[in-house]
Amino acid sequence: MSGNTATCVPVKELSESHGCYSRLQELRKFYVKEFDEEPRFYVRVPGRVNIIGEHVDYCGYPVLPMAIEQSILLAVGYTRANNFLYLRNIDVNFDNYKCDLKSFRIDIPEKGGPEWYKYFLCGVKGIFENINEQDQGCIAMTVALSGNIPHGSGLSSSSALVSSATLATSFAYKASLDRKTLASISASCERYIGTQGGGMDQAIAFLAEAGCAQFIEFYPELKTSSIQLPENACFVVANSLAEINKAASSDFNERVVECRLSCRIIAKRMDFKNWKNMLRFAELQSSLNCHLNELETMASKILTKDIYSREDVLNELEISEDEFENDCLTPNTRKMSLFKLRQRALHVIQESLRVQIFRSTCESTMTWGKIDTLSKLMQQSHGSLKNLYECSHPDLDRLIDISEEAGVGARLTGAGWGGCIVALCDSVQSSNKYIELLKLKYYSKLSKVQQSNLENVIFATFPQNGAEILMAGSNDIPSKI
Ligand code: NG1
Repeated sequence: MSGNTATCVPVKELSESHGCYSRLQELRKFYVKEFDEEPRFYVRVPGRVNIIGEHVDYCGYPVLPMAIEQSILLAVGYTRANNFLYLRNIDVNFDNYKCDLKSFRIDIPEKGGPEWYKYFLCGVKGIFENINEQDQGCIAMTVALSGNIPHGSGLSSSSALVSSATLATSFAYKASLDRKTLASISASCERYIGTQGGGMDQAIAFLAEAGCAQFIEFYPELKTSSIQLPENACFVVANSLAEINKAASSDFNERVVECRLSCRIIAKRMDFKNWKNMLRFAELQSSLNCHLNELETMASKILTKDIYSREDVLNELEISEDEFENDCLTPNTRKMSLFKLRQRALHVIQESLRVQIFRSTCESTMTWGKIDTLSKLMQQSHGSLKNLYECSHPDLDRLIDISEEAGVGARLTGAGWGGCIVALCDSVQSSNKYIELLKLKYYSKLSKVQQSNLENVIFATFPQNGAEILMAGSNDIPSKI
């Protein structure tokens, strides 16, 4: 695979004006202390906030995220000495790690979620699978990491880590891969951790552009379009501080399974011979050649039960228990016995309609009322995530209630079950007022929070650029990879 220069990750010289300069300096010092040499290059991969389009990417439908200021930074060195990978995290809570790059495995513990370095290994494995064996050669990599994306908060800290590993490995191995390819590899290889994500996080990590959100399509193929948000729009991210670890619970994969089952049942009822392979609503809709509204009516008519038992699903699909376990479930959803197919399908279809309206509102020439329309869509999105998709959390709902009382449209962002909300304010001044209000009505009531240290817990955010490689000094800098 080779990269098209127009679509490659930018390689820039590190300058003092870089937004992460002081963090990079601190990381450089740490790297030098740990490895007794200078890093050869740096990698920056941002986290993201999804403005609207939640839990639809793995159904093949578009999402609308933007990259945020918080990021994973890596300082990387490599030599042809041996095959070892040495990983260090500037945060002392994360253990050092070393492995042989020719023989590592990614085993997922049954409880507690994967160790931090396994996300890195996913990225290495992803690149190894996509470059020729002889190109893999023999490289020792020394990597130091600094991350400030809050963990388990729905801002994509895990995907930023996987994507940073993909990018660092491809650069060290001189594999010339364009941004879309890196995004696709990162999305597939993150599944080694056990979650069945849809690709949004990795796509925005590589394809984000400063100043705009991205409308990201997945079906029939990955495609992005920049969306200009209203000039006065100011997005605020507020962390409920209820932490989630997607890879340590089965909640996320259960939703993916329910969506795939709903899709298969509708496809079977509509007499598609290939219904067993119909896993994504976007594909089903395209085969049906219908509008989202028609698909919604169809889903309501076909998926009539509030709760489907395992037996109900087996009867609908006319398959055996064995086939069901092997073809329809994932290792951590094998024990599922109840399925809310109607509710999950309706959320996905209605949320996708909201994404379309959100986009057309942003692109419309209307001169007033844009923020109100967008805010309402965000409120509806949250209602649907809470009631139909059941992926909110009481603490997060409290943040939403306070926002609604103040007339601010807000919704959970990311996978949910805790984590952050994203809220839309109509000016920087009103975002400041809103932040003060949440501090008073939410954060001041939490004893676990240091009230003087909330800048990474609640903050206004503006769309940033996607991943980049940074070179210190002028040693042989290619302009792109
Ligand atoms: P986060 O918030 O990073 O856990 C997850 C999925 C996304 C998407 C959202 C819900 C992964 C890596 N990410 O995001 O693909 O499905 O949930 O919209 O699984």
